[in-house]
Amino acid sequence: MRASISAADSAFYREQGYFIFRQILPASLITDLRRTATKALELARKLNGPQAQRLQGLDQHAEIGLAPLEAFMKLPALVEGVHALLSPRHRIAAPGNMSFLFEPAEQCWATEWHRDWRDHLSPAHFAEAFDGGWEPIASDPNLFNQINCALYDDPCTWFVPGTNRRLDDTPGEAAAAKRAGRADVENKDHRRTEAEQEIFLNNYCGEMPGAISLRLQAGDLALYRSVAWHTGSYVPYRRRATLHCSASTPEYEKFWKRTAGIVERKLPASVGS
Ligand SMILES: O=C(O)CCC(=O)C(=O)O
Repeated sequence: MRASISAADSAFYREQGYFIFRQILPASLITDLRRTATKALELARKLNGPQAQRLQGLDQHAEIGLAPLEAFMKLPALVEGVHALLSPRHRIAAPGNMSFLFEPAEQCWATEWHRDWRDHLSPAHFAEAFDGGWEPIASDPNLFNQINCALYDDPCTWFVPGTNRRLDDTPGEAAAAKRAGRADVENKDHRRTEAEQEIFLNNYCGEMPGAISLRLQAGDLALYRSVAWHTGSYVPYRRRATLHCSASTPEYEKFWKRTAGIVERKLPASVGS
């Protein structure tokens, strides 16, 4: 369990928009969370089919066993690490705002490159949610600090460091993001074989200028700005159970409450838990 945060680490997060806490979970908590995640995966596939990416709102599913999630929220190394990296006002979201992210059962697929919120709202809903303007709200350090904590080795998340500070896009980024649409990343018409699709997705992710894969090992935790460019790419042959939540603040809770109607109407389930 390691989380000693320096001023340089905080500066790195501010500049690059991500930080990886290596081996933050003790082995016993990995074991307990894996047990919960296995039950959550079964339930996710029962509810949403074999390609289910997640189970969210974990407090609604007490049968999976929520005690390890409570232990995660209160893990001293994590609480202290988040306080040191962000501020003492940031806290780990409660199980109601946690999800597990899983591998698909049948086919590889990816989400499209996106910046959370901006790329999921119609212009009218966007204007309602970002009534103070995209840049001032998206750059607020109290908002949009997302967590992925890997229970198995997880190279699925791709991220473009520094795009948390530059909230407009370069022509190269815009072109790379447009290189594939939803039907392409999900191989909806089965135009490509599984192996072809996997190569297609590796290229789609890797060709975004500046993109890196946030390679997590079991027990590592990535904190990242979800308003920066990111995506996830998944294959059925690599097990994934990654706890997904946020480092929240009273301001972030207020933002969610203010935008709740918009979220229900417009955001896909994949966003913002
Ligand atoms: O799977 C991931 O790590 C990223 C997920 C994501 O960005 C999304 O679902 O919108």
